[in-house]
Amino acid sequence: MEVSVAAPTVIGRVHRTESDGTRVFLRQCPLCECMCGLEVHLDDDDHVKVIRPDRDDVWSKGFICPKGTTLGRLHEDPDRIRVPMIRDGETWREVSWDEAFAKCEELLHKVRNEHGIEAMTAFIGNPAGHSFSISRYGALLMGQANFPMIYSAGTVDQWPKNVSSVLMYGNMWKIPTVDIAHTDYWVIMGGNPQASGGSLLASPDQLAQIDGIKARGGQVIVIDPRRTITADHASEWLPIRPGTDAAFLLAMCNVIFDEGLFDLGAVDGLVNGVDEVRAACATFTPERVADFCKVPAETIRRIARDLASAERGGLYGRIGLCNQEFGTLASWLVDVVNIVAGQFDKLGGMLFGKPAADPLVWQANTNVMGEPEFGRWKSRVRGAPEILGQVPCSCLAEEIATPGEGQIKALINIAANPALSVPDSQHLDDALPLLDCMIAIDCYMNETTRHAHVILPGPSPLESPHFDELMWAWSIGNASKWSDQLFATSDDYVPEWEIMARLGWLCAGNNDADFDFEMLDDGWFTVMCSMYGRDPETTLPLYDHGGPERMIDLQLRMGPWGDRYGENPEGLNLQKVKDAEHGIDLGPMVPNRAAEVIGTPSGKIELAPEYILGDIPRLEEALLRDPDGFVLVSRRNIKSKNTWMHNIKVLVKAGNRCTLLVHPEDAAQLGLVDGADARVSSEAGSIEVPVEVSDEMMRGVVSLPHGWGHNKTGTRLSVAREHAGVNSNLLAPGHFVDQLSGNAAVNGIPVEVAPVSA
Ligand SMILES: Nc1nc2c(c(=O)[nH]1)N[C@H]1C(S)=C(S)[C@@H](COP(=O)(O)OP(=O)(O)OC[C@H]3O[C@@H](n4cnc5c(=O)[nH]c(N)nc54)[C@H](O)[C@@H]3O)O[C@H]1N2
Ligand SMILES: Nc1nc2c(c(=O)[nH]1)N[C@H]1C(S)=C(S)[C@@H](COP(=O)(O)OP(=O)(O)OC[C@H]3O[C@@H](n4cnc5c(=O)[nH]c(N)nc54)[C@H](O)[C@@H]3O)O[C@H]1N2
Ligand code: SF4
Ligand SMILES: [Mo]
Repeated sequence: MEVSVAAPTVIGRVHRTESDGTRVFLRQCPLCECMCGLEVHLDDDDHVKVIRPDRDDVWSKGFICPKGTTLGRLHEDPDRIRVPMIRDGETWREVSWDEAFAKCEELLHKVRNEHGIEAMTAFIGNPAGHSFSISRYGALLMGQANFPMIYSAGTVDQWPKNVSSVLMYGNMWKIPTVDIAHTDYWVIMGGNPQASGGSLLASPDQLAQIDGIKARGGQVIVIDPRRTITADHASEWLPIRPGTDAAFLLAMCNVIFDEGLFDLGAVDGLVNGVDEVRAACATFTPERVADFCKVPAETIRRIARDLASAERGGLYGRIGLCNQEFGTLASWLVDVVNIVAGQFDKLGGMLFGKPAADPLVWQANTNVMGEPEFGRWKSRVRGAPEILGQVPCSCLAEEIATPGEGQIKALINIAANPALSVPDSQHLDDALPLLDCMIAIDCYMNETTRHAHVILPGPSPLESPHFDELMWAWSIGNASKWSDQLFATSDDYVPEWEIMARLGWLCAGNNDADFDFEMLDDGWFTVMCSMYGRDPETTLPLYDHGGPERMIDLQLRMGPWGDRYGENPEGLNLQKVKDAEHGIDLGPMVPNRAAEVIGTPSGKIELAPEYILGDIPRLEEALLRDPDGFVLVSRRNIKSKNTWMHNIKVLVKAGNRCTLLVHPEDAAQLGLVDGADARVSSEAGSIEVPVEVSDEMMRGVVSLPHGWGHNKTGTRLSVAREHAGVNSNLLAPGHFVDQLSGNAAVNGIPVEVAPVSA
């Protein structure tokens, strides 16, 4: 197989030149919600010498993590896919972009003609949320293709929060977060920002934020089955049995009502459903849930009292609360607790973000589009109800593998590695080779994309411009930053936004020869103008070129700080953001915004959606379960990013991180030895993995990282293969989901653990 690694050509703006000739460029790291500003130092040969933090970045102010320093190695990784590839049987060949799209046309049309659009779908992965082009032009792909069903990493991530937000606030992406820059009492549940950088809570350096809270006399409480580095840094670690957070939070509500601590504070008059919530938590006393949660009743009371009485307090919940059996209940209750404790929409409490460029996904509100209906259709094989347009991502395997009308024959896989990242992943890995057409848009030939017929290369972070959109919707401050593309791509390179538009065009049954990007792009921009309150007739002529930059300019100019195309001449536009090399600081989070942000039909926060209350009986049943027996949870590490970045040697070389964390007494009881292999079995499967005995686990809970298992044949991941680890999702049963959202419960999986020698 030929591997092309062309010498990069620099097209970015030089920020400064050092005395030894090193040119320094500024850009933002796109990998996580920290959105760190970086200095990329290039030597004479245009190679990345070093990446350092940009201390003058208005947002990250010099913060960086190990991943951000490796973007040059990622760019130069010889395994990275740089040109389109077509697979003929077992062999791959590099092809021109035109040949690749001709192949896509042939394969997609064949499926469409023989089986119809019902046999076609897409899977969208995590980087889409950080991507300049996928987020805006993915909509153009889906809009043209009109797939009856799509799948995404969202249903093994934040779908429960999307469900609670759409019902409470009228938009699935209006997700409030805690103003940690001003709070004095921060409760963190099911999140480990030291490793993850924070999620649905965008802020650089959250350990420094924790230090700040402690320095101003405040407290940080981490509620997690594992004593993470975040927990070690906090004032207090409170272990909790996985999957029981909803009961814990209902008990907090119970205390708040029972002890007269209830206070709506800033949102008084803006909330419907208080009485229903009061009734729903009436029997959930701390004493009733203590054994289930394995948290003493008195501790639950104390946390409830302290949160409600804090001058500025906020409770935050993240993936540990979503990727579990009661994900929607827990995610909803996080917001409910803040609201009834009087900590909502105020400084240091839980607030909505104020993005400079109103996100595209914020444009849809239920007050104009109608109340969401769940279960409008069901998945063909399992009968899983559709929720917010998707069914559990684990359904994809059976939809491909099960014959019959509507069997999936064509898949467009966008920036995703579901063969590792979804529950029951072996089923998907087995099913993907059955597809008649699989097109992957990705930077690597990995466990998933090895099954594709065509791979279209996504850009490396240094060969793509960057501007974050969604992350500012839950950031602890407001800023706006632009990154230039640093390295040029080949002359015939098709940017990712055009890949999206072009594949959508082909999926709709059109010919590649007739593809006209400008026409489609102008059409999409016209729609966006209407969404953002601009007349397209007068707006289109203002631009001499399209693409995502035009959209960002529109979003910025019509956003809360925008120049409104001249009406507010001091305001923002994309050029001004580009001119500010270190970004533009737009100040801290803004309180008293709820009335403006909420888009429910009533115009109020719906505290007690019937759909969610309907799940409480299921939780009551769970309270009766035997709370013993081992359960598995997931974890992250600062040097990984889900399933990828394991091909970057400096990030993986220091020891095996893919270990099973086990409490010392559990290890003794089970006969497990540190460093020796254990067999972990669940109803879904069984794996062997080295044990790491650690008192950072609570008893009865074991932890594995996700995203490993790089020992498959046919990948092009020479470094990752040497550090393969095992895939924890082989243990995750596909049907184990949060029923209200269909989100995977990859935390709290019942497992049996035994020494391998036994
Ligand atoms: N057990 C368990 N499973 C989990 C989780 C867990 O906590 N536990 N977490 C879940 C969560 S939260 C998520 S989000 C999912 C993630 O699941 P996925 O999204 O499937 O996994 P990623 O590893 O993020 O995949 C990213 C892919 O995008 C490619 N890529 C990177 N940048 C770009 C780009 O700019 N363009 C293109 N085209 N491709 C790009 C990478 O090469 C990689 O193949 O995993 C989920 N799975
Ligand atoms: N370095 C790095 N950064 C990342 C990623 C990555 O893979 N690596 N992935 C990115 C993505 S896609 C996402 S979605 C975010 C996620 O960001 P976070 O939500 O911060 O994710 P984790 O670091 O996995 O932390 C989850 C914590 O929840 C705990 N937990 C598990 N089950 C339960 C439970 O039932 N109850 C409670 N209370 N706690 C529980 C786990 O022990 C763990 O400490 O991170 C993003 N950032
Ligand atoms: S991956 Fe690291 S460097 Fe990049 S944004 Fe996140 S914390 Fe910053
Ligand atoms: Mo995620």
